[in-house]
Amino acid sequence: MRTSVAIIGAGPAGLLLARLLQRSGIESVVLESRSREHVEHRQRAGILEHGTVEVLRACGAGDRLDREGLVHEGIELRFGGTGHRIDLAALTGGRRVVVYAQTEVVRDLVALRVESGAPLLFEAEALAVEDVDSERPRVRYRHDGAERLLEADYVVGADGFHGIARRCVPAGRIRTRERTYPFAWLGVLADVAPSTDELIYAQHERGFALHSMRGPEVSRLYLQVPPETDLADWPDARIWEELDLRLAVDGGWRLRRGPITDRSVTPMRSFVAEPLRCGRLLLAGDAAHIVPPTGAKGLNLAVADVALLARALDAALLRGDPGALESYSDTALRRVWRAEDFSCAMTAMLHADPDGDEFSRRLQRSRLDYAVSSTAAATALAENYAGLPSDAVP
Ligand code: FAS
Ligand code: PHB
Repeated sequence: MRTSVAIIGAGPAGLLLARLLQRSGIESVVLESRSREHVEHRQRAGILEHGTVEVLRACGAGDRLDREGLVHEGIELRFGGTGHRIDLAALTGGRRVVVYAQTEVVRDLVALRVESGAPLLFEAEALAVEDVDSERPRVRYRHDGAERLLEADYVVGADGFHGIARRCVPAGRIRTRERTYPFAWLGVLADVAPSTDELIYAQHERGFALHSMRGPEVSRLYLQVPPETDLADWPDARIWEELDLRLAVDGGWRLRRGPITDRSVTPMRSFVAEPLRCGRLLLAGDAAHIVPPTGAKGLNLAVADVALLARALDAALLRGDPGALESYSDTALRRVWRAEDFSCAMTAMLHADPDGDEFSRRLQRSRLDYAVSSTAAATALAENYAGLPSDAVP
């Protein structure tokens, strides 16, 4: 099989890239190792930056998002028994975020792809990327029990952290930098109306907690837990008790409880692979970088990567101008490192460090007090959280 752009992975990065290329009249084939059912139900991110919403709208994938997404103008930082609102819109000249689950973004993009009739192969596992330095790189993949080859002008690895694309970069042509954290997130989905109108990020001596949501009837909540946590040790009652303790605040606020319908433990890591290009193999999204979810940046970085990459492939394939493709890696990595720094800082400011001492706890408290009392500090947090306009990334 031949195409212009072979895309490995039907997560938000791969599907959105295919959509953007299709809008420019560039052919692509998307290979996804899992079933449609699986990718459309895999619980992940829930917060869309201002810029992400604009990209989805611009490529015709914003209708349901605009109908069902919850527009949020602020977040709350809760610590020492008190809540402090960070007014994102006021501090950033009107930039907001939208609560719209990654599962819904993926579902919208899959539906658009299937409706268009353009190739999207589910249960098609990429096995290797070959000849990345030739004019016609190839993806070897397995589909319907047979091994096949897909030839293309370019191959994009949008296959996530555990994908094969990054591993197919010849040794010595890619560098990875990583940081792991001595804790994880226990995340639950509960069929109960959210107990807040905006997200609550809580710092507590027992550990971090987050109250997010998936709609007017569904709450999404997270607890900091040890990395080796076994879900069997966390019956529903214990989860709610711990959330109550960590989200406690002076005054009458109360956390509503309801049936927990989904739960998972997510490890926390920061990871960056550089460069994002090796010959005619390009990396985007989690295949190239991971951030701890405290800054709600993972999905948004994936979208920023492919918005940039689509423009670069457009210039190279339709106008014979390789310039933007040559600078894709450096440009994308500037935003990646900005998000890595922000996500790392949010994680340090809001989580209990199991190896921390009283000195580090006092520093943490000072950072929290400063973030909610200084307009300069609150503005820095707000603009990173809502998402920096692409021309504002240093
Ligand atoms: P994805 O991982 O979403 O997609 C990659 C796709 O490639 C998958 O569908 C996979 O099946 C496919 N694939 C892999 N290997 C393949 C192969 N060999 N052949 C073909 N296909 C292959 N971010 C937040 O902001 N908030 C959160 O709460 C949050 N929670 C998360 C929880 C988890 C468990 C994970 C892993 C991530 C979470 N993230 C969260 C970050 C998340 O949103 C990612 O940033 C986002 O999914 C990145 O999108 P993609 O780069 O498209 O990668
Ligand atoms: C979520 O809703 O899943 C979510 C929101 C904000 C985060 C992380 C996860 O920082």
